[in-house]
Amino acid sequence: MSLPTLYSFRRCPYAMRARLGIMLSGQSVDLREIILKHKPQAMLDASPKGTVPVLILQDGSVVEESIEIMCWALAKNDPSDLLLQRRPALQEVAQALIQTNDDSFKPWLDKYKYADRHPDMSEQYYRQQGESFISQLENLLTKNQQLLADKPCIADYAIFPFIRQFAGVDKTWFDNAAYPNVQRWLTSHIQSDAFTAIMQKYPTWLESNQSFEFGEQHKS
Ligand SMILES: N[C@@H](CCC(=O)N[C@@H](CS)C(=O)NCC(=O)O)C(=O)O
Repeated sequence: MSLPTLYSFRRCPYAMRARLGIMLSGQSVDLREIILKHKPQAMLDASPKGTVPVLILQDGSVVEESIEIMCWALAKNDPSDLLLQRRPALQEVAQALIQTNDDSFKPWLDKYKYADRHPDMSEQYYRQQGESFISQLENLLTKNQQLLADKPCIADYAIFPFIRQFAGVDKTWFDNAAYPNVQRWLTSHIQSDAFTAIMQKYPTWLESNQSFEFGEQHKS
């Protein structure tokens, strides 16, 4: 039977969280690597809003939000309870954190990354705005190994790809900043087998005319 199709872009943090959800739930998809400057028409036909990730299921339905792709995969199989079904009191907290990441932190991250394109304020100003979320994470990670408990949940996997980008803007600053728990948490996720597996490089679909089976069984 054919697999669902995932349009993905390796370096996009939203696509990373979708691939993590797929990988950690043991699902398989046909991965089509794209570049944002040259989006395949087939992807735009399925999802005119033109962002990655996009998942097209075998019945033709389209899942075009990264969190929904994570939830689609984990609803099928969630051995580590990343969706917090066995810890329902934490579900709302996880959802709120992801929302803060996506709605408040991400716009500051973009300005911090591309401060030269936003000359009204300094790079340092944009970084400070982003730091209020980093401080919130630091507080949580002082209490637990992961954001909401000692085991990771959907919030950890949905958020760390964005913190990785934040850390990468000025690595020396981040490595010396007063966020030891965020540094520890981020390093452990970046060094994990799951992250290594989802960051494998693929030729782009348009150039190679090839999609690649992607999923748990391909974990190295
Ligand atoms: N809310 C969307 C956001 C996805 C998104 O913005 N992805 C970026 C790449 S990181 C994108 O595709 N941007 C379109 C473009 O740059 O043309 C989701 O969660 O999936």
